[in-house]
Amino acid sequence: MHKLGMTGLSLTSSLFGFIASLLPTSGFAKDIPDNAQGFDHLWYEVMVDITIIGVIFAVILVYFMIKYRRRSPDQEGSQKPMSAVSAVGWSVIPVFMFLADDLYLAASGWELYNDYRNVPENAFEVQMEAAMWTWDYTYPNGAKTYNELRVPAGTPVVIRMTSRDTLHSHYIPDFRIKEDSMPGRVTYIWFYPQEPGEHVVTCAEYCGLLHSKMYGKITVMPEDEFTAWYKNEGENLEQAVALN
Ligand SMILES: [Cu+2]
Repeated sequence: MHKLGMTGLSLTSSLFGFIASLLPTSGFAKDIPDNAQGFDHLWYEVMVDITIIGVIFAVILVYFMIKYRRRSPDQEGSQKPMSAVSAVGWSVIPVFMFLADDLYLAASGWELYNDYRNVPENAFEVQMEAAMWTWDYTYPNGAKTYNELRVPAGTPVVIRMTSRDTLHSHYIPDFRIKEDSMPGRVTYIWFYPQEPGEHVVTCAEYCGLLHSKMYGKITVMPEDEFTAWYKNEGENLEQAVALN
């Protein structure tokens, strides 16, 4: 009797979890995927699923605890025999229903990971060299900035990264992305800044004494402001070269 109760419970809750996972709508139809939104969405989906499953488990558990409680100190339980077919059915079916939800979430995660690894074609490319304890950015026109990456709003940005000394990890919490940088290898991350604003960049790989001071910012500028700044930096560089 007890076994029947518990397996019936997993059947119901996994069904609910799976249905719940289908409910929130997905917003990946755009040309350039918004990964930050995608990761938030997946997180929300997982939270909804485990909450529904958890609440159903708790409610039915309490119900059975009351319904099948011992009514006198010397009461003995009884067990109804179960056929092999129903025992296997009550075990295997709920497992697959849970798996369906897990696989659905895993597939969503996989889809997001593909977006996270596939750089959009029109991305603005910046080189970054990390070092104890700084982020050094180099732009296509040769301009350099330190601990501040300036980018135009409305254009996807890809950062090609390496390191002068040890492992660092370029983490931009607002864009939900993080990637290691290391000597001798070029790694990359891309993100899609859509509105002007500032976002923290911080090192997410312990890299020595001043690791916690290794932070900077991404400054997302209105496109015309960025273009003016970028052009100006380029011209200053050309003048410097001409003077030498
Ligand atoms: Cu670091």
